[in-house]
Amino acid sequence: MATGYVYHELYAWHDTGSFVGMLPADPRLGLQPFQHFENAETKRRIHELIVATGLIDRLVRIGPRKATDEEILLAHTEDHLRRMVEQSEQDRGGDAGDGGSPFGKGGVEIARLAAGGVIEAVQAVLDGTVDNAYALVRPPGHHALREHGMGFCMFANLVIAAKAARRSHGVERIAVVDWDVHHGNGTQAAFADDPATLTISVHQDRVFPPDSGHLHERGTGAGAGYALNIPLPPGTGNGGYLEAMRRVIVPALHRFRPDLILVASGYDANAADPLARQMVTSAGYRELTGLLLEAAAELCGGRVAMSHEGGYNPVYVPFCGLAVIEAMAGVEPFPDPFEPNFGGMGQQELQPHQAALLDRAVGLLADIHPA
Ligand code: 3YP
Ligand code: ZN
Repeated sequence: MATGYVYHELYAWHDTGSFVGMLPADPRLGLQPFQHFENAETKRRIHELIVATGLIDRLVRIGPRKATDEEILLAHTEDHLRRMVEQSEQDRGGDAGDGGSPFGKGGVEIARLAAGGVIEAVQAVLDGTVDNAYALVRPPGHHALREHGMGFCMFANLVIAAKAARRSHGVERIAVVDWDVHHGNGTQAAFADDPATLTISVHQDRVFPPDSGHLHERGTGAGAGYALNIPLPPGTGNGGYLEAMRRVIVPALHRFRPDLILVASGYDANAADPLARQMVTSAGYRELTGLLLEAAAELCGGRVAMSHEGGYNPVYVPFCGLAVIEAMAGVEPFPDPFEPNFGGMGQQELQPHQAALLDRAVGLLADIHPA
């Protein structure tokens, strides 16, 4: 078993600069300059933990490259790409589109490298160079829309890689599983009317984007039924997430029978994240990954590629990311020193109100028509 791994030092050089979490500093509003939530630390520390624990020696390193204009235009308008290129030339850089997604001078080149890193991870899986692959990239991508970026995302890395995979390898059916705590609205929008791409997003109910990711968002036109949303209540832990995987996501995958599974892997549902209120631990992420890989083994020869998204606690996210990549590589766990704390939190088990939401999501599976 071989697991591909994409990382590049330049990912940590994506410069979100002076910010106040997600807001620009403004003393008149009491907003003292600080850092952006999406700074380099969580990702750089995942990479360093992978090296420090020796996991790196069990992975096949895949070099990223910059996505071309043509590849970026698989998911975006010429206007969006032009704006990113032009703003990237400015001394102060620019913003992907919503005023909360800054990037520094030259930043479009790092965004190209992120999209290209995910492309290369997916290509390696399709070529059979590796069994599965993980792309630890910045900036993230799952909120980016065709005409503009948002929510810290410049380009829709995973959408670009999925479309590139269709083009290069004629991959027909692609399932996207997004377990970032926020709704994968960009990915959903890109494939809303496409019945050959099943997008599944499990997230905390209405965190970001506002009023997005409802159960009733099902895809449009020919794609009706092929977008699935699981908006979990705040306070959901390992029990609720694993039950969502067992009762909704895995059955959806079995009905759909994908040729390839892509994962938008954010870790902001972790028990100590500043941006959400869920309680997943590294053990939960490890088990979620195991269930997904098991489904992939049955359905698509184990072909899974993951693209890194959110996750903002710099001390805890690395253990969650490590657990996922270890599980992908079939490597014995490096113990997570935080597990006794976070794993022992009350209501880690599935709660009745969480089960009630899952019951409603199970009802949506009938609209996925077996291939
Ligand atoms: C974007 C602005 C407020 C919440 C934030 C979410 C970014 C993220 O991690 N998306 O997956
Ligand atoms: Zn997120």
